[in-house]
Formats: sequence, C-alpha cells, structure tokens
Amino acid sequence: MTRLSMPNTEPATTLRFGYEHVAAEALLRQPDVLAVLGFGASCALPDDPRVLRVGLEPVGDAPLEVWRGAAPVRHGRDGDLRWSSDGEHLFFAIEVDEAVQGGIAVAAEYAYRRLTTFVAGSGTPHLLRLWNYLDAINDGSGDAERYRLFCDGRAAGMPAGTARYPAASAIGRQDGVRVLQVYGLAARSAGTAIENPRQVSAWRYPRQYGPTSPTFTRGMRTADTQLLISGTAAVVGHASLHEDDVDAQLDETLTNLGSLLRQAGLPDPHLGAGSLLKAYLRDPAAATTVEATLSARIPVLGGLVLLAGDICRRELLVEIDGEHHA
Ligand code: 3EB
Repeated sequence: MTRLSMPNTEPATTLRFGYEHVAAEALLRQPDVLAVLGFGASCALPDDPRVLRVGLEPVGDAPLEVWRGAAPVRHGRDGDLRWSSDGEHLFFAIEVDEAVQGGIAVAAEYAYRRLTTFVAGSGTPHLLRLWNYLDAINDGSGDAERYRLFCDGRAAGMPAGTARYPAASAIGRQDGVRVLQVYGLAARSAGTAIENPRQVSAWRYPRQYGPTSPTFTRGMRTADTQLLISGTAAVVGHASLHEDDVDAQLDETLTNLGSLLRQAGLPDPHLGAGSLLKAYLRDPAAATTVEATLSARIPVLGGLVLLAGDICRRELLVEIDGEHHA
C-alpha cells in the first residue's frame, strides 16, 4: 500500500487566538502560551510577563483570552515593559501611571516611545496590532478631551516618519483608575495594512476630530493570513452615524466589518467560526440587544466577549474589534 505523506501547509508558527475557561496558572504551564488576558476588577491573575488584567468589565461570560504561538515561548521584563515571544510573534504590555508622568498625553507619549523602541530593537520589529485602554476617555471638552490628548501623546511617542501604522483599538475604561494600559502584537514578518473603502483613513480625519489624527490602520493582515481587525464603529466617511441608536450603530458597524473583510482579500470574507470578536458597549444594558443581533447575523461565531467600555467619540455607543482567519 502506498501512503501519501500530506504536506503540512499550515505555517508552523501560526498565532492562534481563543477565549478559554481555564485557570491562568494552568495556561501558563503550557509552553505555547504567549499571552493571557483577563477582564474586569475581580479577575485574579498571577504576576507574570505573559499576563495582563484589563480593567474593562465583562458583561456576562468572562473567559480568558489566550494567544498561542509556537513552543517554546520565552518571556521577560524590560523595566516597566513585559514581553513574551516565540521568535515569530511578540506580545508586549506596558501600564503607565498618569499621575507619575503628568497627565494622559505625556503617559501616552512615554508608553509609545518605550514600546516602539523595544519592538524596533527586537527580532520581531513589525508592529501589527495595539490595544489602548484608558480611564474616562471622553472627559474634558474640545481639544482637551482625554482621547484627543491621548492621540497627541501617541503620535509624539511614535518615531518621526512612521509611515505604516498598526491596527488598533482605543477604548475608555469605566474603572476610575488613571493608568494607561497598552498591549500589542509585533512579528518577525511584516503584515499588510488594510483600509476600509467605506471609511476615511483615520490619519486623514479632518481637524474637527482633534489636532492630532488617530494613528491606526483599519486592519492588518498577518503573514499567516489572519486579519487583525481594529476597533470598528458606525463611522462612514469620517462621520459618526445613528446618534443615540445602538441597534442602527451595530448594523452600520457590521456593514463596515463586511467591507473590511472583503477588502482584505481573505479566502472567506465572512465573520463566522473563524472570527473572535469583542464588542465594547458604552451602556452595558445594551448587551441583550447587541448579543441577540450578533447571534442572528452571525449564527456561528468563533467567540464573543462583551465589555463595558466608552467609545472615543461621545456619540458612539458600540465598537467591535477582533481577529479573523479563514
Ligand atoms: C473610529 O473609527 C473609531 O484611536 O486607536 C477605532 C479604532 C477608533 C482605533 C484609535 C479609534 C482608534 O475612528 C475610533
């Protein structure tokens, strides 16, 4: 009998994201675990460079988010920055006390200088994806709004001439803790930045949204053909639509996500079993309707976590980010 040996076409180093109900201690004993993210004030997690507790409260189900790379994963600390790496992928996280730095703008500048310097000097120099979580994102008026100050500091802390921005999310925590949390993913191989044809690129937003445009791309296709999906809301062109209507905003957000997935040129451009999503809700009471709409529109979904979080424009009530693979 002839046996065909099937070539393994999956890259050995594919990064896998998942939501898991397992104790963090058990996960950290597994040699392929790159990162463990927990959500909410009551989430107790061990002190480890691979672990971050994000101060956004889960609404309903509260699994851990687990990133798995290729074993063995190395990890360590570089001052106030923690990291882990499988050689192809780098997880990093930094938490910056705003009072120590002298405000949210300086804290963001500091965080971005630290992380861009660290990533550039690593064997995984391509910044693919960043998550930014800060308290009270909409406090302050006009250009003194904390989100706008964050954007000022973020741009100041990125190396001059940065041409390619990572995919990103920037969400407001509701925990009253004035500590900026930034974590992200970098890789040895470059990704491909994807923009959404329905949306003006964020770095080209007109002046009305603040003096410093947000520096992120709508999506990042990784070398192993996953799509890292930035925070996506009911923004069409550069305008926010459907003020005060969470259902209509969610519908517009799903249209934006569909457009982004088509633009990414993926084998299967539909949210489904290969998609892991987070939905951020300004008002956690919207969870029931948001969850119902999502399960009606996406009958089989890889995973969903609902988090109470403020969107960076006051009129926006819901935002979705996530990962998608074919
Ligand atoms: C938007 O489309 C919504 O400042 O990093 C989404 C994703 C948004 C990332 C960021 C902001 C950011 O403009 C807001």
